[in-house]
Amino acid sequence: MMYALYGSPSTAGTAIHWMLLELGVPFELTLLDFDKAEHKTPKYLALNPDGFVPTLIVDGAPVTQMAAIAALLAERHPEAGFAPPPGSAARADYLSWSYWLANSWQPHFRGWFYPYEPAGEAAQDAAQDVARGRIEAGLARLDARLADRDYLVGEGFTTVDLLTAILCRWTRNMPRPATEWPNLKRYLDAIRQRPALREVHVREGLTDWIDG
Ligand SMILES: N[C@@H](CCC(=O)N[C@@H](CS)C(=O)NCC(=O)O)C(=O)O
Repeated sequence: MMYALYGSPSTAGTAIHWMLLELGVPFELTLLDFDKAEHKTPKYLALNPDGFVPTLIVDGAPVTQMAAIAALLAERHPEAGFAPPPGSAARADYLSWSYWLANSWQPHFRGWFYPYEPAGEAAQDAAQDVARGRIEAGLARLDARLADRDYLVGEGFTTVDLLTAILCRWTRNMPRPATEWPNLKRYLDAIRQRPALREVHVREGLTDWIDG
């Protein structure tokens, strides 16, 4: 098997699970049980030293980091058109938004869901307040970008949209979810019609958000 994915339901692993379904390539799937700490076993830590999901085994070697895995899959399956090729007009936007998502925006979700990490249990509320503000600032930036576009970069669906949709999904139980921004709502409503995104919800047993 060319690909083997380690994920867990409703996580960053869901993004890669979704992308593999979009590509229609065969893969093996292992959904780790966080409650049993299956992502912290020595065997798994040898694949992903942070003990995070996702990890994608590509031709026998582990690849980590959701955004990197998505970009790698786009590169290995260029016929899907999930990344503007090097040298194309949209390439700079593609790289810039990919890195913004992974490097500037996604870490605040870690701050929201794991608020004890930056400064311990006692500072959790303050950490969550900061994370919430930065997540909402990112939603406002995405909403402005989408005012006159259907996709974030270029003319079609890319991994930037895939990663954005998954991160927006994570806001669904936050005080101000992504769907409260009008351009994002229109964009997410269209993306939520994609058969592979609907299929990954079924396969991971997820019932909320997909229908609004
Ligand atoms: N930067 C990493 C972050 C991955 C991440 O934080 N994954 C979460 C689930 S969404 C996780 O594995 N959490 C388990 C833990 O922190 O122990 C990536 O993009 O792959």
